Amino acid sequence: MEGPVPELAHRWRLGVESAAMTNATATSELDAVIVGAGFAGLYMLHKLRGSGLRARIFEAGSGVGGTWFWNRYPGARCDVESMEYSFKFDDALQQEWKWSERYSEQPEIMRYLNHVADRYELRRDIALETRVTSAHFDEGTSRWNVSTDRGDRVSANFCIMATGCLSSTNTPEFPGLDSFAGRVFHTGKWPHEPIDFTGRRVGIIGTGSSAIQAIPIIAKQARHLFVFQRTPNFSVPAQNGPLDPEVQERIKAHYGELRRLGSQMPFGFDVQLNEKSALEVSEAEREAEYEQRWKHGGLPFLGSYADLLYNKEANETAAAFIRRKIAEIVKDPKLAALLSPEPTDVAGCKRLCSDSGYFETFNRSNVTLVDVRSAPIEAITPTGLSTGKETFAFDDLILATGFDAMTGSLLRVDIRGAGGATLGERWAEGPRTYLGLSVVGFPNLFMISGPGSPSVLTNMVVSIEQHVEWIAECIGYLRSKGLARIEATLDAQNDWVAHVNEVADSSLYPRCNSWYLGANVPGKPRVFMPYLGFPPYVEKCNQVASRGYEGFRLG
Ligand code: NA7
Repeated sequence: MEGPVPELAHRWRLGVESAAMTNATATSELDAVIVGAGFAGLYMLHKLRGSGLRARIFEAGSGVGGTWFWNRYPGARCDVESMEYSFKFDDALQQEWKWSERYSEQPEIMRYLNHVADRYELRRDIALETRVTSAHFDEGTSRWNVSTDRGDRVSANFCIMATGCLSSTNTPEFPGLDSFAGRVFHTGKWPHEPIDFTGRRVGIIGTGSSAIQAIPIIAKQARHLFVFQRTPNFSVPAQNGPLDPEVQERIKAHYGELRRLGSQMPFGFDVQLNEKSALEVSEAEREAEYEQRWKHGGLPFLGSYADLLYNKEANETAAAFIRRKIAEIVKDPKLAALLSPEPTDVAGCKRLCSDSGYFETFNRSNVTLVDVRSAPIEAITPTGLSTGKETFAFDDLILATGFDAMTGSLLRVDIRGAGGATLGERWAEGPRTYLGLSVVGFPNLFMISGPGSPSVLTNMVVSIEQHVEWIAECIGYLRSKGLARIEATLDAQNDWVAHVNEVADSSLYPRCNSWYLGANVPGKPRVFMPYLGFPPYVEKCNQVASRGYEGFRLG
């Protein structure tokens, strides 16, 4: 399925074992521990090494890739264009790598990340199949004591969480789930071996981005596909296709310009943002704009007008357009209505989905849409699922039920800061950070794309690069001054949290039950986690650094 990847896996595992064996002895004293080997961890390791630091990555998976290592469900694909969803830190790398599609599929992103790991010889400092279980700060030495499930004990000046925003899966507590006799898959933890649904009856719960990508492909294979939908979603066609080599070369000739343009955009990539309001133009002009964006495809649809995510009336013009498209595509009007978000729903409030034939799939005779909002799932049974109204029989169950986003992977590690308080205790009412990089009471701990930073509202790679470079510079600054410790001040953190909320409240984002708010996980505190606006965020981070790390206590 992934060309060179499986064949290399054996070698890596061998590498892992030798690495794990040496961890407890030779490498027990490090400058930095990095948790996670996705985009963030890989670049962090490269960057710190470049500054002469001894750093090591611990990664739970058996390969590099982070989120992309785990999310290998059929159709898994990035919703940011390949030419932008890639590193820019080394021009040689961006010039030599050739993307085959406009939006890369998961196997291609994995090949890219494996290439990055090889190209920069990162593997010798990556311990795979090794999960960090705890990280405790030692007040006396100002160092982090990090333990893994392989028995490693490492002491490091800095602990850097590169754990990803969408890495901890969310599995709702459906009664009877364990009793299901068939195969159960979660999109966010998909098996590595090919899964064949030919001739099988399949049930899929969820209609978020993952399901919307997987459903058209599984429907073509399965004997029958039952889609259990609680909330209909807004989706626009990705209009994916092969990337013309000539276009790719043209972009590469001016790559710097595209990268600069992307980083000046609120979402860190070129959404071709129109500065007009949707309400200041005629209906005909608006329709033409939406039609042209629909044909262009993908997330730039939301760039149609500047106020789509700020003004409900403006948003409704885009939402109504998408609803009309659904009604045109889906032949059965009842089904079309069921697949259409309500007029009260805000397009893009939950992340806008980008699909390849999603709504068309419901015209197939082997696909059944089941509304589990009007009749919720009561139980999973040995042979399928029952709602208040009906029972359904299927052989395989797919949970496309999303993630404990942004905080899940951080809180699954026993992180204890100065004084012994856990991160979970400090965040009992939701995450509080300074710049999404640092937390009061947790000196020398950095998060890459943590809550309170633009992260998931942006092209993740751009945000990751900005964080990695900021952290590396910060560590360099501390070392140049002979300082051992950096910690956010309470005032700076409080001000930042207030600012993140204020900016979010000026938009429509807090209006829906999205994972941005933690609303998808029962009991999770409802806090809008990402920071809206990449350029002002970068400006703030640069200002903080240029003022000698304003808002931090150094020691
Ligand atoms: P999402 O977007 O969180 O979608 C999860 C889906 O699962 C969504 O349709 C949920 O319905 C549904 N869900 C969750 N719990 C239940 C229960 N208990 N019953 C029925 N349905 C349920 O996750 P994805 O993996 O699709 O995408 C996450 C991100 O990955 C995406 O935004 C991209 O950035 C990449 P709900 O809407 O909550 O009613």
